[in-house]
Amino acid sequence: MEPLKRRKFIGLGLGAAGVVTLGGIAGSPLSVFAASSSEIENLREFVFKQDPLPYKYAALEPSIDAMTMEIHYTKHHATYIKNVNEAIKAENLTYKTEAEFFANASKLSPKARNNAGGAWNHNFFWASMQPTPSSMPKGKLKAAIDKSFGSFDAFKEEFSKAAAGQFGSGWAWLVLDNGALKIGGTPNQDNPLMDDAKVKGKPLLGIDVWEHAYYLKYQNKRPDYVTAWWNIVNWDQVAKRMG
Ligand code: MN3
Repeated sequence: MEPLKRRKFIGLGLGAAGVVTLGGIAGSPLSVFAASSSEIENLREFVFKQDPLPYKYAALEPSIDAMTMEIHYTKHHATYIKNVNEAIKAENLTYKTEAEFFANASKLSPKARNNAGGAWNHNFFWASMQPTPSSMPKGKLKAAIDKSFGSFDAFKEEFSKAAAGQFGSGWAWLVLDNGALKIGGTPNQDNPLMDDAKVKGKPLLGIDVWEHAYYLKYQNKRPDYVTAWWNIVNWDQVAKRMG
């Protein structure tokens, strides 16, 4: 049986639930309960989605200016999403989740890898910030920071150093790894979920230190951007990620 093409596939008009055998998908027959064409489409391929921005472009001022936010979200991030989904289609990638995608990062083409990182990292970044600062890390998160770094100030200093010191474009991260918190930087759009990342673990917090994230307002002064960024970190979100 000839592999079903996407269009043809949707055009089958599967209605009520029933078992369908699909030949040639991901190289092996696959049986599914057909609920809707979009669910079937999801089995065929995973796509990255751009999360809605949880606040207005101007909401993070004065730490991050509205124009930087708008360009960052509508141009840079949107392009990573578009490009990774193009790569998924063109390269016939069959990973079904973000986690599976990044666990195989070392096998991906540069286009798939870099744009997948860009797609995921920015969703994570937007949700790491908020217009009104929550006071400070509390409870379990505060205890973990104190235990791993000595104090909140010592943690901030080490994280800021990683952010300022990341050579060229990249990110700095706080991750949970085997119960301990760690800080590290990654180049380009790499992230700690990638199988070959320089710092690995469950990402709790990340800062984008590409020039496009700060240049309009801060020009070459990346450390000033990092200092201002501390005022808009969403610590409740970081605590939620720790679980
Ligand atoms: Mn960016």
